[in-house]
Amino acid sequence: MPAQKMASERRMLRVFAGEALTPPPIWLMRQAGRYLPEYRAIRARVGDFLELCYTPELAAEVTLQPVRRFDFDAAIVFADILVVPDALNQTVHFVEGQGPRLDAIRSAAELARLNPSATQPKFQRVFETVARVRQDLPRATALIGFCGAPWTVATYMVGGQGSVDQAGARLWAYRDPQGLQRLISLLEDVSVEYLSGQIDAGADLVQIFDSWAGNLPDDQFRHWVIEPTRRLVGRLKQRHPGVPVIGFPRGAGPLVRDYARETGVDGVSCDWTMPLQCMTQELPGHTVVQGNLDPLLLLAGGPALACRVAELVTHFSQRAFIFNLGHGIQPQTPPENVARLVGLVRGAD
Ligand code: 1CP
Repeated sequence: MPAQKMASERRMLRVFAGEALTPPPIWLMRQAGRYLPEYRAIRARVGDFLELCYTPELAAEVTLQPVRRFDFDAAIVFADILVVPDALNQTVHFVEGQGPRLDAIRSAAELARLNPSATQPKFQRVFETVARVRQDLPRATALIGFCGAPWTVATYMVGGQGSVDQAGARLWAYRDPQGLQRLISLLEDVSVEYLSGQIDAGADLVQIFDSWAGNLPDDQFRHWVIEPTRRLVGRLKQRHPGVPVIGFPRGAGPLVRDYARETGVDGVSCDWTMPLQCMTQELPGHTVVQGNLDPLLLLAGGPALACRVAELVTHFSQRAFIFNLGHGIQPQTPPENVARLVGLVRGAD
């Protein structure tokens, strides 16, 4: 089918042609996951979280679950940003209740443990999930591929786990910027292949999650967030010129302006601390805005939810806008609140 026909069928893609849609398309970061009983049922059947990511039949099923329940405008392939270090042969485990644990890489010499030519078998499984999901998705629903941004993935690879300050990667950046650049360049290379493979398998657009972009001084932000993202997006655009790219530089604050102008992304996903005024005024007119409901407000529900949803929808009514959360959905969120949110955004409440 010609790309334009497809774009008109999928509301999610129409905003990337500059259309301000009423109601706006809606999907939620981490829309598949633990807040859904049907996800927990499948999760209980597989021992290891990564095994779920690498079993296309099950990964496709959990990708489709939230779309069936809430009729979102987009599905996001079920995988994780840490599939990339795992595919590179770094040891990655998910410890129940604690999060990921990696065999930390602490110096440039230890980069020898990574094997960029080993990624294909694991990447292929994610590509197969994408292909399966595309087959079963309603035609009007877009499919999003994703990866972590080089900086955010590096913070886990170097720190060995999630952290509040990303001290491992930040210290390495100051002590041995050239060494860290080797890791970042390697991640750029594999991420181009990873996203490109997801697009070839049927993803309509991709999102780059830079969840830890916000913890850097401005010079470091430029070096480790803007520059790697610009190179990654540029290389991807060479291969897939018409495929939209959304960036999520969480916590970027006022630096979001430079991020939007310099990285080449088509859309910017904003976290909930970003003032609405800043989202409209600081982001260029051609940049699609995505966001930015506080995930805790979705968890809380009540009248405050309706009020803020109305405010967001009104504020962005003249703009190419995608309704989303400012970060991933919280596992304790009642699914009824999600159904209500979709109703509110679509004007049925
Ligand atoms: O056992 C489980 O069910 C584990 C929970 C879980 C899930 C459902 C993890 C562990 N990852 C995921 C899936 C996932 N992760 C998706 C696809 C599902 C969807 O969106 O519908 C996506 C897009 C991600 C992205 C991801 N993983 C990010 C970027 C977005 C963000 O939330 O900031 C990050 C930082 C991760 C790492 C990760 N994976 C899982 C956890 C608990 C974490 C955070 C670790 C930490 O910092 O402590």
